[in-house]
Amino acid sequence: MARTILTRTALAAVSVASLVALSACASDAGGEPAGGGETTGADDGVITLGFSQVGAESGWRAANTKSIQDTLTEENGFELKFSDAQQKQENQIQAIRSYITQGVDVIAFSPVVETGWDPVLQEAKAAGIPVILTDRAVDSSDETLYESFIGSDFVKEGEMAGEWVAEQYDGEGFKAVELQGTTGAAPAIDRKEGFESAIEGTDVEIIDSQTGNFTRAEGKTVMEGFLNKHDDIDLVFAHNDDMGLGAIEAIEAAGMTPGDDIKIVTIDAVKDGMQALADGKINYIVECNPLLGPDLAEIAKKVIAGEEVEKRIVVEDLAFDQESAKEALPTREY
Ligand code: GYE
Repeated sequence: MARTILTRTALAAVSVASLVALSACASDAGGEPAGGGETTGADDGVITLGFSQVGAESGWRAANTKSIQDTLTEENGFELKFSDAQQKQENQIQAIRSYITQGVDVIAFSPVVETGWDPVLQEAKAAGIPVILTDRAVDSSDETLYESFIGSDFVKEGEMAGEWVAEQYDGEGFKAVELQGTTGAAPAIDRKEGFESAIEGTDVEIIDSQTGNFTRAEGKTVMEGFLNKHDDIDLVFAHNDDMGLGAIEAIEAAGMTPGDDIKIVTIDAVKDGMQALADGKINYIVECNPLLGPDLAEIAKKVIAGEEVEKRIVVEDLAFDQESAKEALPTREY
């Protein structure tokens, strides 16, 4: 996949009215036609945006959904149509087709997996509806099928995690297990690649690796399997906090101390993960900022106004150890 990178900070200044109960403007993909009957064009000043979300698999996803629903409000000039694909590509394709039929002004989605999007994106293009990707990338050779991709650099996140592991543990012959994200998803592919490249040349060895589908429950089950199979695990690299939190449960149930007997490194830095880091159960977390609503709103407005937009907007991420997690927690937004 081509990666043209233009960087800027994640949070553009979009003021968010505090307590709007948004679900009111969010409806299912199969719901009423856009604008209650009026279809295309934002000539009424309101941008109808159909958003197909991956699912509700993690704390990260909950924060991402909230950011989108809190930003794409009536006050902010949007009518948001929101649907949850329950981690299934066919549901996302169906939602996108429904948005095309409804004649929304813009379609945005976070693709559950990287491949297989060209046909439906071609349908959107033929209907003259611009598409914006948020969070996850598609693997397509035709970059004209979408306007912009807003999200983190997942390879870099994996590298940051691997660099910390290399700095801390190289020379100790560490045996690591990996809890991968959803098979075929951009963050799973890229975080694996980044982590592996960062530990290359060290004596940290990945002895087992399996998907936990980005959920706490599957992270726990997969970790239980690893613990039954191997008695020499020193470290867990989990592609997100939730799977790391599931691994903590499995490690404790096996009578060991997470963060001590078995070190844990994760990605996301959502509140539950940060709390586990502050408590010493996780050892290091690389952040992945889920607050993509403001950037999505800004890019959608520009696209509708016919302005040129950046093809790739990279969200900047930090990383936390126990001390910085304790400092960050009280003011953490997600
Ligand atoms: O890291 C994970 C979520 O696509 C970046 O998806 C996102 C990932 C995030 O389920 O927690």
